[in-house]
Amino acid sequence: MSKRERDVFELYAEDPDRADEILFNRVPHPDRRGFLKSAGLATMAAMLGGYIPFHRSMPAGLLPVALAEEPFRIEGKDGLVVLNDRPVNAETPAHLLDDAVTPTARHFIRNNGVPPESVDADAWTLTVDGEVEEPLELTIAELKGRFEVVNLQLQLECGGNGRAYFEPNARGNQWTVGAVGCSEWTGVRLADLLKAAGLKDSAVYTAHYGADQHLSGDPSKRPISRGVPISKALNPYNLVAFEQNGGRMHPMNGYPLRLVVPGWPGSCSQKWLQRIQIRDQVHDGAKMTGKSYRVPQHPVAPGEEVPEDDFVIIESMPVKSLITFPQSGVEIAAGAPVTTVRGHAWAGDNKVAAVDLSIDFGATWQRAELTEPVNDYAWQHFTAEVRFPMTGYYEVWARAIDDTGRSQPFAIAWNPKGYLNNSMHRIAVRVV
Ligand SMILES: Nc1nc2c(c(=O)[nH]1)N[C@H]1C(S)=C(S)[C@@H](COP(=O)(O)O)O[C@H]1N2
Ligand SMILES: [Mo]
Repeated sequence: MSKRERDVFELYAEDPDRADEILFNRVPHPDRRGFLKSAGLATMAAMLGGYIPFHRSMPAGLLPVALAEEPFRIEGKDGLVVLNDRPVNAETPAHLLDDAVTPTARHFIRNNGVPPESVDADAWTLTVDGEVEEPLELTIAELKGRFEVVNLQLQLECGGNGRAYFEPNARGNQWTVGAVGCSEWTGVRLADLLKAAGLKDSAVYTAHYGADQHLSGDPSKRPISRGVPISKALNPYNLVAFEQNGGRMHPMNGYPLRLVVPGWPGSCSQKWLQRIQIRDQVHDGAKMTGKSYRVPQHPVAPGEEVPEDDFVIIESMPVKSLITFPQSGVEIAAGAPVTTVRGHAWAGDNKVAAVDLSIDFGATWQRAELTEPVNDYAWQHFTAEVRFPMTGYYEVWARAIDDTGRSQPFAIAWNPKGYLNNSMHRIAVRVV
C-alpha cells in the first residue's frame, strides 16, 4: 500500500466525518447519513470515474473501495511503487528492473524537496565557482559546445535502499530493493568542467546546488546540498548529464541538468543542477552533517544509540546484486524444473568479480555467468540455469563478490538511519 493510500485510510480511521469534510466537503450528520451535496458529489464522482446512482444511501465516513485501491500514478513512470507523495519517492519492483539498461519510465525517484516547475532548458545555466581560478557560467548549449559529450551507463542507488528490512526499524523512506537503476546518461564530464575552471590548491570538496525547494517553502533552506571530495569529483565517470537513455530526462530525475556521480550514494548526484561550488573544506550543506548519509565508523548493535561524533560520511557503496528474473513468487512446472535466473550486480567504485546463487539457504552455491561492465560503473549482468530437484518451496539467494574479495552478507549491518543494506536478495520459487 502506498503512503498516499495509507494516508486516506488513516484519515478515515481517525475521524471519518472529518475525512469526509476534507475530501468531499460532506458535512457530518447526526444519523451518519450525511448526503453528498452537489459539490461533494461531483468531486467524489470525478474521483471514482462516474456518477454514483445510490449516493443517497452511501453512509457518511465510507471510504470508497475504488479510491483506496487507486494507485498513485506518476506521469512518464511505469509500475513504480510510490512510498511517499510529498515529496515524491517511488521505487521499482525488482522484476521491472530486468532490462540491461533501466528505461527512463522505470528509474526510481528520490526527492527530498519540491521539484522546480515549468523548467526552461534553454535558459538554464550552471555555475562553477568557489576555489577555482576562473568561475564558469554556462548554458546547456555551451556545455555541449565546449566539452566532449559522452554516453555512459551509470548505476545509481539511494543510500537508504533496503531500509525497509532494518530491525529495529529505521525512519525514512521504506525502500525495499528498488531504489536503484542503471540508465544511460549523456553529458559532459564533471572533471572537464573542473579542469576548465582551474582548481586552486585550496580546493577540498564540491558543494552541489539544485533548483528544488525545501518542503517548508522557506527559500533560505535547501532540501539537499551534498558534495564529494575533489579526488572523487575528478573521476572521469562523473557526468553533468542532460539526457537519459538518449532522450529527454524525466522531470523527476532532474530535467534539464543533473549530476551523476556513480558508485556513491545517489544523494551525491544533484538533480536540477544549477551550481557547483568548490570549497576549501568538507561541505556542510543540507544532509551532509549529523546522521544524514552518514554511518557509525564501527559496527553497532541493532538499536544502539551512537554519538554523532562517531559517524562518517558514506563514500563508495558496497557490493550488491538484484535478481530481476524470475519474479519472486513464481511457480514453475515440476516437469521441467529448470529456470533461468538473472539479474544485475554492482559494487560502488569497484567491479564485481563473481555472483553465486543458492537454492538451499546458502548451504551450497552455484556460480553464475557474469558479464563485464560496458563501461566502469555500469551494471554487470548475471545469468544461470538453476535446477530444482523436486516439487516444493525454494528460495533463490544471490551473492555478489567484488574484486577486493568482499561479498554480500546475509544479515544487515544495522545502523541508525538504515543505510547501506547490501544483504543478499532472496526470491521465492515454488515447483508445483
Ligand atoms: N536537487 C536534488 N537532487 C537530488 C535529490 C533531491 O532531493 N534534490 N535527491 C538525491 C537522492 S537522495 C538520490 S538517491 C538521487 C535519486 O535520483 P533519482 O530520483 O533520479 O532516482 O537523487 C539525488 N539528487
Ligand atoms: Mo538517496
